[in-house]
Amino acid sequence: MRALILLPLILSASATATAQGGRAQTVEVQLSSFDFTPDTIQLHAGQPTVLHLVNNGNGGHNFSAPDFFAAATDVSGPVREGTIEVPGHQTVDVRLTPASGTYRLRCTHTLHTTFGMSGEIVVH
Ligand SMILES: [Cu+2]
Repeated sequence: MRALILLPLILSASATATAQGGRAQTVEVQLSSFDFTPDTIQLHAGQPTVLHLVNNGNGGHNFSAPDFFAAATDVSGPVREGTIEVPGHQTVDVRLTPASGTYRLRCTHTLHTTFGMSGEIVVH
C-alpha cells in the first residue's frame, strides 16, 4: 500500500526539478525473461535519480542490488531488503541518490540469475 501511495509522488518528481533545485536523471531499465536492458547501468554519484523499472514479460521479476541500495541515500520506493519486485507488465519507480562504486545486480527469482538475469550498476 505504501508503494501505491508513493508512486504518484515519484512520477511527479521525475518530471520536474528536485526539491534541492537540481534535475533528477531518469534511467529506464527493462526486465524480461531473462535479461536486464541495459545490463550495465551507468549512474552519476550524488545526482538525484529515478530508476524507472519496466517489466515487459508476463512473469514477475525483481531488481536486486542490496549493496547498491545500502550505499545510496534518499531512497524512496518499494525497496525491500535491497530488492524491488516488478510484477509482469508493470512498472515501478524508485527515487534515490546513488553513491560511487560498482554493484552487482540480479533477479533473485528461482534460476533467473542462472538464465542470465544479472548485470552491474556502475556509479561514478
Ligand atoms: Cu527474473
